[in-house]
Amino acid sequence: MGGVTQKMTDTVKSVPILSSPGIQAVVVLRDPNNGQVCGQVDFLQADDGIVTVSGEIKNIPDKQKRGFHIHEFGDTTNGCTSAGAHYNPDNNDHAGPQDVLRHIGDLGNIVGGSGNVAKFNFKDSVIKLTGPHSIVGRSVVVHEKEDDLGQGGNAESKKTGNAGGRMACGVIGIKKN
Ligand SMILES: [Cu+2]
Ligand SMILES: [Zn+2]
Repeated sequence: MGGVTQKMTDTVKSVPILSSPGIQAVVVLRDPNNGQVCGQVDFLQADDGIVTVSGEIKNIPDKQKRGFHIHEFGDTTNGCTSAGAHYNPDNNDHAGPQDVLRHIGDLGNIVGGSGNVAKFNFKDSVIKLTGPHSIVGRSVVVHEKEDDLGQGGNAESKKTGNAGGRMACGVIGIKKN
């Protein structure tokens, strides 16, 4: 009996999907108006659908927050403006990443650190790299101000978080492994 149990356990452990590298996407951020904010963000979707977002963005002043979103279009033909609004296929109000009802694109803020570099690594269960609401082919935008996460007490807060202008952007693409 013990021997049979051991064999079954071994079989489960060897299921190859457990070692799957997941699906990866990447975006290079730059300012089309030749500003200083630039960087790279990586997205890794694990088998459970959770996406890890990690990156480094330069020229974000130490301890300052900057709005950080997925916008609906992967279009920079008119700078970051043509990236459109926050990606929001469900027509929700703007909110923060921890809110149940939010724009899919609402990833909150990045925070500057030492050397004026914002380094981050967090998980998000709303954005996806696959399926009908995939963010691949859309844009990441870094804003000039802090995102108030929908708590600003005015109409604009429920649309954009009052994050102001667009300092850098880039189109999310499939990453070369
Ligand atoms: Cu934005
Ligand atoms: Zn939003």
